Amino acid sequence: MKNLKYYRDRYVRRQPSAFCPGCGGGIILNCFVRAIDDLGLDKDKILAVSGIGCSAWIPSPNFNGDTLHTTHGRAIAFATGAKTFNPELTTVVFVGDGDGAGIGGNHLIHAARRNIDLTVILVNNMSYAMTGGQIAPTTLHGETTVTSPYGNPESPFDITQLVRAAGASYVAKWSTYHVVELTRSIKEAIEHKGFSFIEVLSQCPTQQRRIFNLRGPVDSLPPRILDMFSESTVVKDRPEKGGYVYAVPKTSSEETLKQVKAMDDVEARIVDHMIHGRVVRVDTKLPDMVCGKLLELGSVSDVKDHLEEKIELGVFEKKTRPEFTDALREIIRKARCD
Ligand SMILES: Cc1ncc(C[n+]2csc(CCOP(=O)(O)OP(=O)(O)O)c2C)c(N)n1
Ligand SMILES: [Mg+2]
Repeated sequence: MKNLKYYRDRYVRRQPSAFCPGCGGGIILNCFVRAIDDLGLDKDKILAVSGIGCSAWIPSPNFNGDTLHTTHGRAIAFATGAKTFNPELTTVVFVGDGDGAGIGGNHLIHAARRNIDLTVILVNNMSYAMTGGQIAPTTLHGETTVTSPYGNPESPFDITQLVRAAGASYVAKWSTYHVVELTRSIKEAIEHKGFSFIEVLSQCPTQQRRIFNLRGPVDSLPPRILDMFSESTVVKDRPEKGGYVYAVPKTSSEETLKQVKAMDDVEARIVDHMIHGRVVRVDTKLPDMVCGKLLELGSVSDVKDHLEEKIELGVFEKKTRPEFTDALREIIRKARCD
């Protein structure tokens, strides 16, 4: 039977984990090993490459296969070398958001432009987590980090769209909440010929505690952040379940309460705040629980505006384009007059 022990014995090195409790890294490792197992790939033909950062630890030292743990920002450059030398290798690169979109951003867009047959999994925890939670090019506007105690004055890249515009032929975005979709996407990405890219919103209870201004016991944070990923996102082309999630600004009026209560499929459980704007679920069966909170809300029309700020997940690109190592092989053949 394929239980946790099966995957652990086969794919994971046995040693103490370097991850903080509740880190999203373990979830992503889990999705990765399930994907390669489902695909029936020969472990000896897989190379996992990473740079520097907590996310770089996902394959190295954890993956019990060939790994290349490189320098900060250069994982894609090393992977390009390895893949060019041995195009038969299934080459999967794990980068953090700082690693991939900050210091290594140039390698990322040029690899996408070349459409080299790599799979890049970019772990977006919205900060330079390993070094203490500094601003990254993915930190949301206004968020508090150690280097933005008054709020981030910058806006983040939409990395998925950036990489897509640069020419990647497979592009997807998921979160650590969406494990089934993420596993499926890793399989698609590995099987795809060309540059495939998956951005994964990942939880970092250690740094996101400050970034999202979360209170409460440390061990309550991972599930709450996962809940936020669920609440703050919509899956492309998938209808909202029940249609009862409302994003709500802090300002409020009595009128809003009336409007929200007048809606049909409304729930009353306050879930948590979301990444963009504010979200409450309102249950008509438990209206008293949230009356006070709802009184602080703005108008329902504002609520709808905020809903539009939800983060879209899904597969954004899947197309065929000439691939770099194939083209290079052809040039070498011509140059040698084979
Ligand atoms: C050339 C270089 N610059 C800076 C550092 C210090 N450093 C190590 S990890 C890191 C940030 C990692 O952030 P990210 O890539 O987002 O990974 P995370 O830890 O968040 O998973 C930095 C700046 C380094 N190791 N090498
Ligand atoms: Mg990071």
